[in-house]
Amino acid sequence: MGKLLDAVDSPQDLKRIPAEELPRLAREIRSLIVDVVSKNGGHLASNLGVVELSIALHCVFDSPRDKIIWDVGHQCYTHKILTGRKACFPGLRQRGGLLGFPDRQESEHDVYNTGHASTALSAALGMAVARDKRGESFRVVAVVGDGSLTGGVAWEALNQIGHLREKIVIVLNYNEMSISPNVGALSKYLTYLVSGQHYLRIKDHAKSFLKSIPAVGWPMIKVGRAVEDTVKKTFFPGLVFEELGIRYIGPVQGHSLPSLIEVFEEARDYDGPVLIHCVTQKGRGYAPAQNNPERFHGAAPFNRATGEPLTNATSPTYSDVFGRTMVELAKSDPRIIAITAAMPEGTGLSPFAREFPDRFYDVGIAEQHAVNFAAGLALSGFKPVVAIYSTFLQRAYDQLYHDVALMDLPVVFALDRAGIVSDDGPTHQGINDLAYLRHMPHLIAMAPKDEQEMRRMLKSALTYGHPASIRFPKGKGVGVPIGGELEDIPPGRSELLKEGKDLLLAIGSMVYPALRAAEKLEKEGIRLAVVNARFVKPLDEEMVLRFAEDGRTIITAEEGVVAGGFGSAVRELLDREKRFGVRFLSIGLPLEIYPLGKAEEIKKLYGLDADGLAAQIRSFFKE
Ligand SMILES: Cc1ncc(C[n+]2csc(CCOP(=O)(O)OP(=O)(O)O)c2C)c(N)n1
Repeated sequence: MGKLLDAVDSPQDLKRIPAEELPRLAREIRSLIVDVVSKNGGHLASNLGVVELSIALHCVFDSPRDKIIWDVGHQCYTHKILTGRKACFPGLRQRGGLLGFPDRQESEHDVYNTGHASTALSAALGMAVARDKRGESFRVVAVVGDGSLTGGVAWEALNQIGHLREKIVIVLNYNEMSISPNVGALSKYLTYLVSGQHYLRIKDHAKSFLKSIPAVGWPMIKVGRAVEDTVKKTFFPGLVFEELGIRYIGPVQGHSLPSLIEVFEEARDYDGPVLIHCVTQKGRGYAPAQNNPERFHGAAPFNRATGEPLTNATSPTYSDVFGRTMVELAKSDPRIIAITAAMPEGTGLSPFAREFPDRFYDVGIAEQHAVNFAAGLALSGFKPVVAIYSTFLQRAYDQLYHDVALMDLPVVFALDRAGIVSDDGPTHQGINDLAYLRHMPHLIAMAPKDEQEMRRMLKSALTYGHPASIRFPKGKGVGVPIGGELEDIPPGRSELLKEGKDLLLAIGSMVYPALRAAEKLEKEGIRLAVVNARFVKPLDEEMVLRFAEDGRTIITAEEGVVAGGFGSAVRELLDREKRFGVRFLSIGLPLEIYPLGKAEEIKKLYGLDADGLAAQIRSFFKE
């Protein structure tokens, strides 16, 4: 039997498939997703959970005329496959291939770029308001997960959606999971709505009752909204969404295509905001992912038959070392509290959570709240350590400034995934933190050259009595031995690694490549001192100024945007001290959207590996 999927290259093709064949199409799509993700890595569990939901949306709505916005966007693979990208799907997350998130440049069906959570509802409302102002009539659909609904901005949107009562369809994809099990009172509330199942059953009874009245039948069911309202109010007084002015439909079995199509049609024709509570299962249809949705949330390539990873990490990751060090330090200091915004595994904090359950807080996808919450703890004598990926801490810029830095509160920030990251594309690059942390008053901003130095920095940060941040890259550490007594590093103390005439001042992940580059250049007569800066703030000014003589060269190297970053700090110092005779080169990332690919490839492309550094420095000296 031929594949149904062979004949589907657009939502129009999909609409031609008979309803009874759609489950087979769903199976074929699942198989394609598992196949490609097992080779390329990707967000497996989330995507397997929304296959039927995505098919049903494209059966009922008319994309790209109707706008479908995917919150986070990590669940858009079926959408991509159904909207003309099936043939390119094997190139998912590869250099020159499909992005794993919606991308407006890739297709007219991707109407809004996402990657960070909780943004879809606001964007949907903006589009709906614009539609009405222009007298247009398309539908706007936002698909948001229960995890992403823990983000405050989603509630800011719901607040306004209920107020404006624009025609918007919100599909709540409820699977009880964020990356890890979803947490919090809201999560419990959604579970309560599902576990009751009263409403659905009662609504069905109301429907069959109306249908059974001769000469009334289906048309009456639409009129039966009053009955439905009464039922909802009786059994779920204070149903949150309804109270906010948003019609609630659900819970709906999110893998039943007939049920989904029926409710989506109902929602499509409703004249106002409506939320459909779909119950789905993460990892659906692939046993390893179903049994371990957390591991298969964002999976590295794996053996399709067994689900086992293809490569086993040889040395521990920075996240592992961070997590272990947190446990070690917390044993002797009961004031240490660990906070994550929905990433206990990713940040390496799971061992801490197991060891100190009452000193560990997963606040949900709520980075702003995480920082604010830490400020409250720090004010009261605790030592909160907030572990958030560099890219997601951007969310909490104002909390960093207003709630922590201005009050000089001793909150420690651990910024994982800092610098260029593989495979996820522009929304996940951790390239801005050096720039956005550098101007925080009181904050001490650090970046270690390796995992052992990260341990020392973490211990030191907890003694500074000021806000402090440590940024480190994704993945394996450098492989240096770890352990032993952790000596404190005084704020602003750099480390001279190699003597020389001119200065190559590197920060964090650039230190070892800088050393290798300097060794190469030495043979060509370019004698560079290599200094591990350690601190972006405070800078080791004394050390920089020692090299800041007329005719000498100072070069900075950072894995971050040069605009406002580490190099800028050094340049500002030279300007302030009127060292105008110093030749200065700042190496880092330009303000561009970097291509998809492996971190090593992208770094190479921008000259941030040892060869690239050497080449840039060589040509600077030639000039
Ligand atoms: C602001 C922000 N913080 C953290 C993340 C990392 N993240 C990606 S998906 C995800 C869980 C999303 O859960 P949910 O919306 O329920 O979708 P599911 O994967 O369960 O389908 C998290 C925490 C993110 N993308 N954006």
